[in-house]
Amino acid sequence: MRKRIFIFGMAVFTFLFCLAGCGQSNEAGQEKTEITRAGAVEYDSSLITVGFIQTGKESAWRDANTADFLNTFTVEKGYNLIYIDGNSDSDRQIKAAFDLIAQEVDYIIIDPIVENGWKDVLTEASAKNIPVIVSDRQVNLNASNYACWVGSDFYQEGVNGAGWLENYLVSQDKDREKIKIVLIEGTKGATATIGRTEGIMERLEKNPNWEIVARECGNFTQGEGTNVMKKILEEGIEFDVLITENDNMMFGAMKAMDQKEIKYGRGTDIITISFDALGEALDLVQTGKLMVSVECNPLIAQLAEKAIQKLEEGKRVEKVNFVEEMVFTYENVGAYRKDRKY
Ligand code: GYE
Repeated sequence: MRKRIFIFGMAVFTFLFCLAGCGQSNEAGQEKTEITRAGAVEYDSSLITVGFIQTGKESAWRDANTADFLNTFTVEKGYNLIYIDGNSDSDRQIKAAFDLIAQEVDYIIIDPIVENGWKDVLTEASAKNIPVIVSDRQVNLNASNYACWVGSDFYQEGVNGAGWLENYLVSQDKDREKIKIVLIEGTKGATATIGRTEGIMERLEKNPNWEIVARECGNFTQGEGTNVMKKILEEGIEFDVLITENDNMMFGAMKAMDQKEIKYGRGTDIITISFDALGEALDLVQTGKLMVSVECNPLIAQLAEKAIQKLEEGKRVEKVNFVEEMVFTYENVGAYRKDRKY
């Protein structure tokens, strides 16, 4: 672990003061501006300094994921956590990663908004011997570019959600009927979107009577879920199944359907399937308005911490580390709702 003593106030003050054009007169009495760099950033050598670059605040799932990291990488547990909000801007994330490398942190954890654009900064981190852990979403690079990845099996989540639909249709004796599906996807290029959609499409191919009548991007946000569903309803698209790739987009779509007094969920003509399994979603599963919430467990900071501890001990870490997840339905949700942490 690198040894560094960090004097934050002075380093920032010095850097800003110099940038303000603090001048010094030269022999001829002429004002000249001298730009000098602050001293190398140094940290308390008794702590492991971890830079964590989050996607942003796009969903309640994300807030739970962020809280989990803030509650895991604490000073009491021996960490100096530098939390960076990516503000849903991938360029901002990459710039922040370069900054953390320049600050010579001990580890960097990234949650990439999208999979592209990470090669240069991960190459730089490797050159400076700073291990990078990829969390939740992935980068489309060979695994040799980072220490390990921790998160969910999004493909399996998609298969689980669409697999539930298969079984439900059989139970309703509708497995041979024409089934019209609306799919509201998450952020384009995000691993969760890619994986869930691939899993859903894998089951769609096995069910030729299923048809996707509308496929829109809701960017994992509630507002865009509402806007997308409003557009679908205004176009008069009729459907039997609504699949949203996270709960917040489902909440937004439900708001648009409520405004048109459209009934959905158990005992109606519209089947509702979502992903994340937020507490609020489990409440809707208990009422029947939401028929399935496929769990995407945000509490993955512990997997990242275990990896860092292993690296600190010079041990090998698994490249892929999946978190445990369930599928919540009307039949099983009651046993789990009260224990939900988010
Ligand atoms: O499903 C969504 C969040 O990457 C698994 O991102 C995460 C997804 C999650 O905005 O709510």
